[in-house]
Amino acid sequence: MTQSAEKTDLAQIGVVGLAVMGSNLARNFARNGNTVAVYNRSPEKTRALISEHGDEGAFIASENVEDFVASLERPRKAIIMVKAGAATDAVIEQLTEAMDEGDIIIDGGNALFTDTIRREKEVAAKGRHFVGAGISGGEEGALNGPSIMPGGPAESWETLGPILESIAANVDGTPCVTHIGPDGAGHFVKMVHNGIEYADMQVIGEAYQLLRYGAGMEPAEIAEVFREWNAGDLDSYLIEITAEVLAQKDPETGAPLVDVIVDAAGQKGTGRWTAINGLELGVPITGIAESVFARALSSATAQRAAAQEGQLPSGTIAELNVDKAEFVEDVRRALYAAKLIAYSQGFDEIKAGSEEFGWNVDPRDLATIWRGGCIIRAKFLDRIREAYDNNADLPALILDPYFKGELENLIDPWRRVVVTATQLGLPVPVFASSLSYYDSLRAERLPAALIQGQRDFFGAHTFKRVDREGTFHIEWSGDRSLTEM
Ligand code: NBP
Repeated sequence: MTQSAEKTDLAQIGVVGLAVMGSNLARNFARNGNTVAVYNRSPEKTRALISEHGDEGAFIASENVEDFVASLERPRKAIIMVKAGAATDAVIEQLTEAMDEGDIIIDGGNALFTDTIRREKEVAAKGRHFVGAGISGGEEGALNGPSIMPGGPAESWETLGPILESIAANVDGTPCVTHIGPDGAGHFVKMVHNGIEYADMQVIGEAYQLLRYGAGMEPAEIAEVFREWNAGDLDSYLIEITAEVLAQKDPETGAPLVDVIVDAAGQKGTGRWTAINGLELGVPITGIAESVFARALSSATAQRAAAQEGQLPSGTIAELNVDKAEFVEDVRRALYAAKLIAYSQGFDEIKAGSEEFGWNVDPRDLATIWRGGCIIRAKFLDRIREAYDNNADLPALILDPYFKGELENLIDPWRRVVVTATQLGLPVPVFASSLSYYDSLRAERLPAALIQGQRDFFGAHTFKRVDREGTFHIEWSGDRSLTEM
């Protein structure tokens, strides 16, 4: 065990796993006055952290789990920042073994919330506390202030709260961390956060596609448009970095960087989990699901190559025949509308998950702690918080009076953009599907009545009537009389 800074007795917090996230988180704890115990399976990473950053605060470095655990003050608190999955299970087992009753193991990785529920049961059975904590903000956030979403037992939060508050992002004096709810609640909301992030990135991508290939604008010019947008309702981290990426030139060729990047988007799985969970809970999170599919389609290289060889007819493709400035403003509004739908759907999924698992998640907490540190941080979240402050039981975010008012201004441009994109032959999966979702919610009658009729025809699945209670069936293969079941 080595002390990197002035000798302090024991560490208030420990970090296991010192790749990019873990080492930055450990530095953040140390810079904020905490003594931090650090340990990594391969000692080289631990040594590198201490030699490069040991002067940033008080670290106690260990090269085995036993020393690491011995260097923590009680109740011991250790955050695991290793690769999600089997590695997390392995480290939990080692820590559980080495720790004592009442100690707290925190998993700060991107765990699937059902794994967190399982792990909490297993760890609790051995008398230790387990907290699954979603941490957003990437490596920069881990170092300078992430948004943290801890689940687990409320009593663990009593102990952990102050130390997590010391490193979280802070907006208007409020730290971007709070107890989300029991067991898997923290990782669940982090999952949906990432799903919303996928949709937010996709709608920004669709706006770029329209400006680039519809309005014929160059990346540098579009970067300026995004800079302007960032000064208004769309003010957000993702819009800000979009302007940076679009303005960037390739250091090798001098071409716009975006033109030399292969257009196949990667994913690590949290967006897919959000979509799968939405399907399981029966929540129409169309914006998030379409964003996951859009990434998958972008990576379907062989199919795309075959389709580009002229095998698929385009139909008649129009030229953009509206004023460019008006089109840019329409696209801004369509982007705002589709983003609003994605957030509304994401909050629906959180509400459904919270009810399904009995977590009692307060949407106001999320709108508060997502304002800083995390990837979807945006001015817009203040409005979401106000919406839930005014009515904690909003049936949907878009039904809040402020957002309804916004939609008055967005709906026509949004329709125009979807029509124009279709005429131009440009794909806008989230702009278009979100508009269909919106129109479905508004529709007085949906074709679901016809579907119920079909289901009754081939499977005697029965149907309800609009004019009286009960369950009914038509004798389709007989005299077509109505039977009340
Ligand atoms: P990685 O996800 O790349 O994991 C590398 C770390 O896991 C190393 O410290 C490695 O130790 C350790 N590890 C592995 Br792999 N197997 C292990 C085992 N069996 N026992 C002990 N340690 C093991 O690191 P990261 O990118 O820093 O991310 C850490 C966590 O944070 C992940 O769950 C990730 O999903 C999450 N996260 C990442 C980001 C981001 O922006 N990168 C953002 C938000 C959340 P070694 O050095 O000995 O191989």
